[in-house]
Amino acid sequence: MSMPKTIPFLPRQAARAAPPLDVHRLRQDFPILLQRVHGKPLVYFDNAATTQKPRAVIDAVRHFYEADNANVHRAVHELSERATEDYEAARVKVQKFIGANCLREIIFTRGTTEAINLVAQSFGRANVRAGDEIVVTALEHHSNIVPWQMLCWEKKAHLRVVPITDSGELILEEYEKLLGPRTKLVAVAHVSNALGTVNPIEQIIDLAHRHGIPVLIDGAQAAPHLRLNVAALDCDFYAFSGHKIYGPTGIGVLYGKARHLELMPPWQGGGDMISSVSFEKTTWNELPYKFEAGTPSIAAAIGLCAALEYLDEVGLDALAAHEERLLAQATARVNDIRGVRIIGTARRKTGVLSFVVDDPPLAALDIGTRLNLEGIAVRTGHHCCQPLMDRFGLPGTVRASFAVYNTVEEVDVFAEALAKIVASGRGKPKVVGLPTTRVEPTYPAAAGASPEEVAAELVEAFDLMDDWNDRYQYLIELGERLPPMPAELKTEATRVKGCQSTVHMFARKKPGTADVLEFLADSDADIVRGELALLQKLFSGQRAQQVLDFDIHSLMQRLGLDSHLSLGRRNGLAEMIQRIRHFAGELAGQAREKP
Ligand code: 7TS
Repeated sequence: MSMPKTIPFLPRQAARAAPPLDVHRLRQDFPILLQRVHGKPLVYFDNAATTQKPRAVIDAVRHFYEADNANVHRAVHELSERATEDYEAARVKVQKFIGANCLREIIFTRGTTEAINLVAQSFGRANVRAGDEIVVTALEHHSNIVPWQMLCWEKKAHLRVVPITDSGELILEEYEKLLGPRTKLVAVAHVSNALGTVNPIEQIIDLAHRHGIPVLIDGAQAAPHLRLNVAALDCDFYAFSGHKIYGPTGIGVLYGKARHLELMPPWQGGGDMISSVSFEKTTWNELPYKFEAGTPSIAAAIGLCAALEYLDEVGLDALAAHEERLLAQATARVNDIRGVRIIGTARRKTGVLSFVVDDPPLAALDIGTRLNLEGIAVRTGHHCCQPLMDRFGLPGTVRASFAVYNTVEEVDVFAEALAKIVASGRGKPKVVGLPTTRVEPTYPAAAGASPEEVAAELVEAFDLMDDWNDRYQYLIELGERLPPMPAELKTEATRVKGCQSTVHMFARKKPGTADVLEFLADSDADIVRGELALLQKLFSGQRAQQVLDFDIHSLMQRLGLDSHLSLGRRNGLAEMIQRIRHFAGELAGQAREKP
């Protein structure tokens, strides 16, 4: 399949002028990077999900707990004074880092998600009425969709969506058309987490302000890569997460213009956010404390402060220039692999390379699983952007996302591993995969006298293999022998929810028997087909009661599948098992009623 190739994105002037970064020295600051995964040096390319932490951050958090831990804003004692001072110093650091006009505009939250929910619940509930509109875009993370949806449902307001081009850029003419007297807020990502597109937020803000509409920027993916100045941007709200910018989890920032925050009602009630409380009347604390109910994430705020100081030392221009090189190199290398299609080819991008493999058709989950065996961490799936994936007609992508500590050599290792995976897929004819053409279903006969007997064989086969590479391969080969499932059986009813890939299972009572279960199954991911084949070997053709009596969880433990599958896949597998057991339960019940 021939696909349009990527348009190279444009390098930025500031970044080009920066002196080069000594990334090999800088990596020494990140203890976690020095490990091996599956025997290979870790290549951590899941930075859009969360970044690793430099020793400076880890030390700051540890020092706080070892030396200064106390609650803030409450007591006169020494430790509380120190904790309060450090917590407030973190606010000062954030203010400077993002160029806010004053400290009252910096609210600590748990992260981007909480920051957006705060604005939706406080600003939104106070300002949005029935028939009003909130404008979001087609490339938003669920965090910048669902809080607005919830608000719209409550207020009978409407969500309007700015469409994007095939390259993943917002269509500004369409955006402009959506703005009007009903629009109460525009909420847009600065950088797309799934595509890497840098949106022209200056223009977006300017156009909205011409209509007097405030703008919230979801900066979760921008803050780690771009120099920010919220005052110059003139955005009304800006949200980001500490953990994506080398800081701890559990801390994030909501910047809001003081004039909005002053008028907004508190969102959560509790300690610290009040000025006085009586049963008759409660008054609110001043900004920013009005929005910080309860004990905040003190240690995490201190860790975030250390992270921002660390970035100052690295130099944001040097960081940007380095990351630009990484993305350019990754884009070029991945583009050179035949059959791979980059998703998101905007002119301005940062941090993220998303792609799918069309030829041979490989599921994102399989690619991620195989890269993991090479020590390479990427994210696969919809990246919490289901509407965006729907826009591209994809269930998901593979996403490599970069940080300051990644190297060009790592990009090469990744590209070579990917090329090998694609080439090995090309060597083999795809057996079934979704979707399927019309075939006569052949339900497999029992693979042994009982599930226990089959399990013993499986254990023996697994024990003969030395490492997980071989075991995965064994599973994948089992999957290749999965009997085809007819397309007409692949319906919504047979779809197994809770899996990262598309999975269908159809179970029935074996004709001519009272209580023998048999089933067909299929998935677009090889590894999942392997899991399905394993379940089919165990259970298809067995009596319902034997299926129910079999201790599948012990077998999964014995095979090591419970610890070697990712949590997402374990959940998927649990759903499949649940399906089979549910059907076996029904069948056994019927058999008991009609002996
Ligand atoms: N907005 C964007 C653009 C994001 O990328 C994310 C997290 C969030 C909001 C939510 O941030 P949180 O810190 O509150 O969870 N994005 C991702 C991701 O791409 N992979 O894992 C999390």
